[in-house]
Amino acid sequence: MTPTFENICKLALEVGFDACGVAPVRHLDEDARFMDNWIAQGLHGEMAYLEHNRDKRYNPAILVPDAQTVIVCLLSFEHSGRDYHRKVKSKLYELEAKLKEEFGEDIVSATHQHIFCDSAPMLERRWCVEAGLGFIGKNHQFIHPTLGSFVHPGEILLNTIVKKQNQETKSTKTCLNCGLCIEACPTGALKNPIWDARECIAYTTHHCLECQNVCPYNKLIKI
Ligand code: B12
Ligand code: SF4
Ligand code: SF4
Repeated sequence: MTPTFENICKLALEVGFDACGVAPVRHLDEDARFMDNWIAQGLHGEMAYLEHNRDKRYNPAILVPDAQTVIVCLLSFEHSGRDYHRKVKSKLYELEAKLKEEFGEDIVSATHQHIFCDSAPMLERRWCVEAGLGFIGKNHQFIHPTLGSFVHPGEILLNTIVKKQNQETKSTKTCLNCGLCIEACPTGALKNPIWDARECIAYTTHHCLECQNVCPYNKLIKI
């Protein structure tokens, strides 16, 4: 039996995720052009790992042969805590077990790792958007309309097509273009439209959330 979006989402919320969406696997042409250009300009600094496995990063069907659907689940910072990789992944494994039980073992790859959180060449922010969960802001973060950007996405690649039915395929909310994030950035790293890793404090010291703290979507302001 093939699961519907509703089946998957119900199980994802049951295991404790804050939101869930699905998207058909495809090659991300626009993002591939954007990222190739970003890397060609050296804006990724010394993150050499971003230069590798770009074919896989742009197309999950190369990462996991036979993958047809990306399930994207979101866990808020509040629910994931500091050890978010472990927390998100353990919930994904729980979800996978439930999916296998209801829809059969062959719903996922038996040979390839297919559960990820910050652990694979996947354009996770883009897959959040593809799954209809929100949008990418001027601060380059993925933003969910009600959860904001303080969320960690995790994915399961399925070997089956999922019918979307009542799922929103595109977020109705978008970036407000208020520019507060750009004003708040202490270094000018958010030079629109291209973000320069070499100037970003989160890249150099791993401690900066200024461009997210000021975003109205993170301030419980009714938008
Ligand atoms: C490398 C990396 C970093 C690096 C570089 C950040 C970066 N922006 O690339 C560093 C160490 C700095 C970093 C820091 C942080 N990161 Co980080 N990081 C990643 C990682 C492993 C890869 C990101 C990547 O591919 N970068 C390459 C660039 C090109 O891709 P991108 O930023 O995703 O941009 C895409 C879109 O924005 C879009 N795009 C943007 N502009 C445009 C313009 C056009 C025209 C088009 C077509 C597309 C487009 O295209 C890009 C490619 O799809 C991902 C996990 C993953 N596998 O995706 C996590 C991830 C992106 N990070 C995450 C988090 C939480 C953070 C931090 C908040 C951590 C923290 N607590 O401090 C900070 C935020 C800093 C910041 N300003 O981004 C989350 C994202 C959460 C969210 N709501 O967006 C992810 C998904 C990890 C996770 N599963 O939780 N990170
Ligand atoms: S994380 Fe800090 S330094 Fe990096 S873009 Fe955001 S505000 Fe600027
Ligand atoms: S602060 Fe404003 S411009 Fe920046 S991401 Fe949020 S809504 Fe968009």
